[in-house]
Amino acid sequence: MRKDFLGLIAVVAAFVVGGTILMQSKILPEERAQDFRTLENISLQSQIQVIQEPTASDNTYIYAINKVARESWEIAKQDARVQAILDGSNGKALTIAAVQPSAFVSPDGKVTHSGLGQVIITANWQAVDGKQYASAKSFSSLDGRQGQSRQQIWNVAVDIDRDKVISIQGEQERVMTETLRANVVYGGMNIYMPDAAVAKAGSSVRWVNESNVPHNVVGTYKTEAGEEKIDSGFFRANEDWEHTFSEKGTFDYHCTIHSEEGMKGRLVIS
Ligand SMILES: [Cu+2]
Repeated sequence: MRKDFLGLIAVVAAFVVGGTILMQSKILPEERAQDFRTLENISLQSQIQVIQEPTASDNTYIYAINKVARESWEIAKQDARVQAILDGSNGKALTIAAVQPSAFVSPDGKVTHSGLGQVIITANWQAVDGKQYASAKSFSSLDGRQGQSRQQIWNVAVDIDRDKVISIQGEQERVMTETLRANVVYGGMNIYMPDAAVAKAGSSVRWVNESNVPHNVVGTYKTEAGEEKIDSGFFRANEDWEHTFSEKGTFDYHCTIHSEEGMKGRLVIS
């Protein structure tokens, strides 16, 4: 009996010693796996390139997520079909986002990417009582009127190596119709309506999510006193978010997850 017990201790001791040696020499698969860190070894290059900002006469915003993605746009804009889309979008708010390829950087600084580029072109335009809604109007003048927001998206696939556009796919037009209310901005798929409005200093403005995806309101409130960053956090379907603007100024904002579709707005506080 006593002899059996000693034998058991010997077996357990052998396991403990053996296991310790394995762990210290790092030949256990788990140990080796610990040394492999995907996110540290290869990182995503993020160098947003703003190519064009909107002006009073041309409401077009063009950006690329990195230098190679910028090449996608340089190739796409030479294409006659892309030119036709741009020409046909006169007077609308255009957002052009070169979102592919992603660029990966290895620890020694080498950048790799695929040869497939993607450019998203989005045209947004709004109407109030059937008339094109061009400049920001006061909430009191919009109250009770019929607002309509339209969005058209094209996906442009680019072969960077062969320097040409492979395909252009136009999505179905999105339309959002709402009766406008004082100090209310509707969030749709993926649009704010009205996208520009004037509110009185001291008033509270409410953003209402009328879509089935989450949105947020992130931007800078500029007043004479300075600048304030505002971030609503995400609010879901049928939820809303309210903010009080006490001083005169402007609040330019966007939804962080839908900014590539031009989901942005401007509030003027007067
Ligand atoms: Cu959004």
